[in-house]
Amino acid sequence: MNTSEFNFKDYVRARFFPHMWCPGCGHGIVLGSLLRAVHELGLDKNEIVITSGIGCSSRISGYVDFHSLHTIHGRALSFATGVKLSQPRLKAIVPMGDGDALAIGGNHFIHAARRNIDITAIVMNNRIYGMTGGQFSPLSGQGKKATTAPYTTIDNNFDIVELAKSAGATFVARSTVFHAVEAKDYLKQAISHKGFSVVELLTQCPTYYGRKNKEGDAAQMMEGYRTNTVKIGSKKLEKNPNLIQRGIFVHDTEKPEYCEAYDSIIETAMKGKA
Ligand SMILES: Cc1ncc(C[n+]2csc(CCOP(=O)(O)OP(=O)(O)O)c2C)c(N)n1
Ligand code: SF4
Repeated sequence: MNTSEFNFKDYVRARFFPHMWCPGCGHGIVLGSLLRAVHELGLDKNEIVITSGIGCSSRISGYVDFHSLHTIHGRALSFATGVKLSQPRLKAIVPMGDGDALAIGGNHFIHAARRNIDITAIVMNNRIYGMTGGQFSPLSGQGKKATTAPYTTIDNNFDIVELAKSAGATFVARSTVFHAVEAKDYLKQAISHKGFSVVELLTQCPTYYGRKNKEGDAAQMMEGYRTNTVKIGSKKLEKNPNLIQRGIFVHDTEKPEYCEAYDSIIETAMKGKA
């Protein structure tokens, strides 16, 4: 636990600033919550490896002054799996966009969850492909407009929390960039958890999703996160079951962690040889 004052500059690579995100993009708030979580946990920067794919969200790996790998779209979790198996002492954190995590990377997501490998997946859900110009993603939802759905998409969307739960993730939480302090607290718990942890953070893309779906500017989109979400089990759900629930949905400390199970198999094999 670190009680010293947080200074953003201690955790970023100044040479990569100013950042490339659009004015009002929510991704910078996610970065702020993540760095505060790392600071409050008192982690050494050398203990952390950030692995990302490609996307506006994935730019986080360039901005943080930790070990970092900026890899291939959809493959961040597979790279992180390799890192974690060879260096299990490192804290592996993987920030991903909803497209990165659940379209091209969907297969890696469910299998990392199934294995319960000790990685923290942060899904920065802006419901669109931001970096490539606003194509719809598996999180856009029916009836939403995108560059590739000018007459609205007919695709059903995923529920990230339900998917992570059923695939076997042992820590699953959801918050939003409006609730930046709550998001930081969930990130702290996820990073401290031994096993596969998923934190879904709703974050606005005013440039594409907001503009195409007439959701207003960044401030109005953030206001939407305040009014359209509630804590798990809130009484407000009785009147409006469509409200999105925030909170910690799974926290299971019993299931074996993959790297530890792998080490014990190696030990058994070595004994057999001897
Ligand atoms: C293998 C591969 N396929 C497609 C792309 C093009 N591409 C780059 S980023 C991206 C989508 C980004 O959307 P998302 O992951 O939701 O992140 P965001 O930019 O919204 O933060 C795509 C399709 C790529 N770089 N590599
Ligand atoms: S395109 Fe969207 S996701 Fe990408 S930086 Fe701009 S606002 Fe953020």
